[in-house]
Amino acid sequence: MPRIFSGIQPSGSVHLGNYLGALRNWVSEQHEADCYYSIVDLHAITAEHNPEALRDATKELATTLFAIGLDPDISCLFVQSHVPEHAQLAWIMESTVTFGELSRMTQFKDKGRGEEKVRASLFTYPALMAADILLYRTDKVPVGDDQRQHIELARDAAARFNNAYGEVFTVPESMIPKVGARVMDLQNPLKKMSKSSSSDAGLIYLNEDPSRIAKKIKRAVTDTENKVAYEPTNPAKAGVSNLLEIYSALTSIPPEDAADRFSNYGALKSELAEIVIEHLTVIQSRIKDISGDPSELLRLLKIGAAKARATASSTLSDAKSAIGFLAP
Ligand code: AQP
Repeated sequence: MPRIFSGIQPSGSVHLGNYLGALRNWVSEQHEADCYYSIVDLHAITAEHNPEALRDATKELATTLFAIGLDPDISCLFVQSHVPEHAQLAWIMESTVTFGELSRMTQFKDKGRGEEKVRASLFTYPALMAADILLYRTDKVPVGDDQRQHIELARDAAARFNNAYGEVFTVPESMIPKVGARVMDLQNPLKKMSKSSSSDAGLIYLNEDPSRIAKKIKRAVTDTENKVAYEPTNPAKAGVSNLLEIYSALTSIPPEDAADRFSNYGALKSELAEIVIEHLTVIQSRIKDISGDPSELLRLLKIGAAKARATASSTLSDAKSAIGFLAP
């Protein structure tokens, strides 16, 4: 069975972009592969954060991940800080990738832009992400399109390390969906939907009230042409193309065909709202059920961490030996 690893930051509530770009694949892959999924809290402290909110977001995220269908009997879900091997291999990865490579990461440029105090970890986190992936000798990494560059870096790091010190790591491949790989903000369709967005008007959360979802979709920015067309490379049609892409991701109807079904934006928006709400209502009811038993949630995360550590510690030990560290 191929090995899969992916992670998500507990930096806010899960939105439709996270779900369509990555999390849906996490669930569908569980029957096809040996899956390790992580709530990457080490990544969540690369930007200003509130400790209590981080703890709450970690539990909320675990709840959501089980609610969308992760099965603890077949997938390993764990909190990254419960597996100290991640931070240890990250140092080795920082000593494998270069300053130039990290400087070219567009996410660092985007997230650091305009910030007065940028944490050093925001610059080095792609090295931590490489460690996250390589620790599990991962074959495939299901992610959204925004993570493409980071996976490339992880691939380069694995190959470089193996060349220099011997075959320790598997060179991973990204797994990016054909539709829904980059869901855009409903208010600014030139920007990706993001948890850390300054306003939540352009985001749809998985646990959002149906009436708010309908309102947000109704108010989604489009253009004045009122011609439903899928033109993803045309900035003027970015809003309507984004709505069609969400529609397509949830119905499996290609976005070009979906466009032919609607004569105006109002009709597209009201049907899309219905589809999104129908889909999320099922998840929301599972979130309610799981929230009723917080001790069970912690128990499952503990089991996940123990399983993850067993795999991670073996890879770390091979990497330490290959790089020349004296065994204790
Ligand atoms: N807009 C998006 N469309 C498709 N996929 C997306 N992902 C994120 N945004 C979109 C994918 O979701 C997974 C988890 O992402 P993350 O939380 O670890 O980090 P991120 O990519 O930085 O996501 P956000 O929502 O933008 O969070 P913040 O604001 O905290 O940085 C990843 O696979 C990602 O590709």
